[in-house]
Amino acid sequence: MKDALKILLCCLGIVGYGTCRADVTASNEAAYRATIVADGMQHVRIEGGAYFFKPNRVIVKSNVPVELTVSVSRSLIPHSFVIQAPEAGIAVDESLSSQAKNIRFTPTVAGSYPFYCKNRLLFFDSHREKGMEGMLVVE
Ligand SMILES: [Cu+2]
Repeated sequence: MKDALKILLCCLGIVGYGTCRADVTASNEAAYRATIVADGMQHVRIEGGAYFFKPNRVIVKSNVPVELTVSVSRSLIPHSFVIQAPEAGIAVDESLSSQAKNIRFTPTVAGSYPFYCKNRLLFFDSHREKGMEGMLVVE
């Protein structure tokens, strides 16, 4: 009887933990899971602006080509898109405009790799520090 109670409490604990995590994820992240379409690529559209990328969590499969279509809202402030993960076959450093840019790579190693805008005006915080960043999750 005592053991059954222990197991029950354990289960409740796990359920509680899982629920909490889900809440945290939902509150400030816009996640997007890429699907593989007829051309065999994973297409993801990312829009940026001052100072965000949306979605800011992109989930893709490893060893399948990815095409990101990235643009920023029309603005005088220049933005960029950077992912530095050569160990996973990803090395991106592109300037952005309101004209969508296609960025292709094939991630080879599972992991979480940050993407961000590297721009900064003079001594102000970088755009990344202001929130222009996200996470590419390779599964
Ligand atoms: Cu920027």
